[in-house]
Amino acid sequence: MSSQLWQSAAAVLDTNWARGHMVPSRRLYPHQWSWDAAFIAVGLAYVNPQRAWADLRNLFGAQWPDGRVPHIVFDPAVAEGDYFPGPGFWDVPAYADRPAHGSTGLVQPPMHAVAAWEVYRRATGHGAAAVAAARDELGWLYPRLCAQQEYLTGARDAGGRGLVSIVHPWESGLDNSPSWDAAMAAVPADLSLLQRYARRDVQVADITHRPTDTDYARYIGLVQSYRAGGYDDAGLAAWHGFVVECPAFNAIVAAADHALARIAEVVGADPAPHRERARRVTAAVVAHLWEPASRTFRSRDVRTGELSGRRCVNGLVPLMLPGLPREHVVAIMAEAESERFGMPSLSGLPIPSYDRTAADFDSYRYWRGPIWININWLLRRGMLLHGYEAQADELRTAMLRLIHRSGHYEYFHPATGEGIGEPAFSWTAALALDLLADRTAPVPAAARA
Ligand code: 9WN
Repeated sequence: MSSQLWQSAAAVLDTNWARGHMVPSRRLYPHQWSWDAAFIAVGLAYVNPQRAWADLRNLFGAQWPDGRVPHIVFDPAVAEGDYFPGPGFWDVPAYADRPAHGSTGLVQPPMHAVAAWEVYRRATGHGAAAVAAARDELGWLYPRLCAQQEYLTGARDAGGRGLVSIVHPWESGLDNSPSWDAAMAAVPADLSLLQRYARRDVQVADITHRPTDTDYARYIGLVQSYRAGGYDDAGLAAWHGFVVECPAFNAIVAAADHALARIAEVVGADPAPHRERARRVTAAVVAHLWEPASRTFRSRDVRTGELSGRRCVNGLVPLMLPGLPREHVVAIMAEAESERFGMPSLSGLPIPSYDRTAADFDSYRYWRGPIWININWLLRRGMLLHGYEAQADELRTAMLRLIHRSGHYEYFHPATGEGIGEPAFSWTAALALDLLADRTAPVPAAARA
């Protein structure tokens, strides 16, 4: 299967390259997305490293002066109506040398330092000139990646506990995850907004596979709130309707600092502050997002102080942290292997986005049940990191088998493996390339310190 899968994955990435950047998919997502660009770069490193760097440059070229990296960089050649909410709705003013309406004001999980490190370490397979070019790219990216971390761990520490808060479910990348249900229940759902603004996603995708109209009314209302405040983060918890600490987002923040420590060594900067911040964020995840009764990580609503009552896959993602105490590693593995998430040995398939035994588990609806490859890719890395080689291998095989059988879909049915959503989805293809090529364990910065 491998050469056929390799060819089809490379073909998806060729098809989805548009005017100097990669789109997640042609129809549903016609602009550039932030965390997609990171996963995509990991795969492009094998087939077209120049494009991996160019895509990251396109994204960081749109970084705000305050350090935030926008969750969407809009392509000016795409019509306003081709994605909702489009550039006009976000109404982002001009900044630096960027014209107005160039991006959104939200962020996504900062996967980019991990991705940049992965692209750099793959450059050794492409000769000395490629390594030198990759070092230059790291030099360009490093201060920008640092500014991104400083924004997130500074202005976005809305709870004052050393954790980053997200201000919209879209920032998590796991849009309609049950992890946000309790916090979202308090956000007004003005359904008349959907008469004023038509959803574009349901014109190109099956409505039963997407977030509901109620979700969308809330999503739009939250954008209006943040936009009305000028996308400013001061005092967020007092005035904004959704302020939540997510275990996956924060684990990625800490993983970014581990990657930055390694990048710092290459570009001649001091790695120590990165290791120190990674340690602090890891400690805060353990101290504040762990629920001892269920022995799982949960999201926390900063406005109410409550942990979410739902077991979602974001609670497994802290496994990617090298400094995670053994007790928590063991608990995450137990959860991953339980009937709730079902490692491939139980289900024959990768891990779903939500507890399979929950009454409202939904096999089709986006992040409320289906399998997503990027999250499984992160979990596999965590398993390798903590010495669960057999399980990591099982997961790798299950992912490759699934993509080979069903195609480079956006997400997959958690019982049948049927492809759902977009059929030529960039991060699925990119990560398939990485899974085909890479059987090695990622070495954490901490282990070398
Ligand atoms: C909103 C692009 C993005 C991913 C997210 C995924 C989905 C957008 C949407 O698509 O979100 O940002 O329109 O539903 O949930 O993870 O980055 O692929």
